[in-house]
Amino acid sequence: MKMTFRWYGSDSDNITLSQIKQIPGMTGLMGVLDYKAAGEVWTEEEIKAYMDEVHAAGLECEVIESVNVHEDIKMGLPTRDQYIANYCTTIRNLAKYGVKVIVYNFMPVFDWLRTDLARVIPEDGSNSLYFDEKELGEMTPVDLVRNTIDNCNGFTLPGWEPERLAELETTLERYKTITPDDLRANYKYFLDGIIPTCEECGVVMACHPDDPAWPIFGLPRIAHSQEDYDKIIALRDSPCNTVCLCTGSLGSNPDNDIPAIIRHFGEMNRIGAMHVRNVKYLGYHKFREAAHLSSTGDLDMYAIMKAIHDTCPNTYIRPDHGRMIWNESGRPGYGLYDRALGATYLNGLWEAICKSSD
Ligand SMILES: [Mn+2]
Repeated sequence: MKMTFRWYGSDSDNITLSQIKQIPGMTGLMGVLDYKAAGEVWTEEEIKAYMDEVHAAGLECEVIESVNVHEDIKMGLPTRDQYIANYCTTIRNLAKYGVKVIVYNFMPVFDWLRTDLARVIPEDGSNSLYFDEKELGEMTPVDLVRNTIDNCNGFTLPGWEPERLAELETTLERYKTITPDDLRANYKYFLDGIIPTCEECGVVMACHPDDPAWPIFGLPRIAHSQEDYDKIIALRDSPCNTVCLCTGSLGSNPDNDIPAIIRHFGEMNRIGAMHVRNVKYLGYHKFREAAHLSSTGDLDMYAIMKAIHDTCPNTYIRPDHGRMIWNESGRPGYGLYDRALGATYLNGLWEAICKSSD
């Protein structure tokens, strides 16, 4: 297992590489060039600049996240071929700088959705990301976007770039005629276009789940259960077509048995990366993000780490989101302190599991 941390780059992250390096057991990053719009080529110069900084800090970067798939690919528009060609160029460029895994998603329009980015946790006064479908029911998609952008403390969040959302109404209208099967057909077209390049370069694609793990605003969503992922894996049978198993995203739906899903895809060798975090259920389609410790939420983190240990022990892990604690302010979900505590806790579980199974 390689413990990693998300870092947005020195221009857009308030957390420094030296802080990340000082977290015990931290081997590297799941990196991102957050200024790149979906569909754009990530150039060698841009990748090199990021990698040089990371390597100078004594960290690795074998996983890159949020190489976002252009909406025209998801909608199956004629312009998709150019965007797929661009995606292949980005894969080749990333491979030249040592990238082995690309985390992405195939969610229509929205990346993750929350109704509150800083909901106070009454038990301890910290705050975290929160979702209540009842609150969402009173919001239009445009309200939700405005609410999210306005509450990011001045930071951008992947999938919520204002430019990408400028044509929101038109895009939402277009999706009304796209069924989940249509979206899967477009997904297959995308995989057929990029997987040969991945195989040639030794890069694994890892699909992040829908978050929350159910349909929203009537949009087709096809990646929020074991059955969904079985279908995605079947779209293109290749070791390069894998899952980024995010425990908090899939775990937002209590019907998903996370350790069982890890074992299922781990045994198939189809887990490219893991995001590990905990959630606390507050009612039907209502939850908040919890500290990583099992007893503060509803996921069994020991069972999760044990499933990783037993079926995909060499995977990359990051403590996904964290709460905001100790008066820290920053990009919602991406503060330093709680994610560092999370990494340390997960490393502790890992050490105990390894030593007790010798
Ligand atoms: Mn995640």
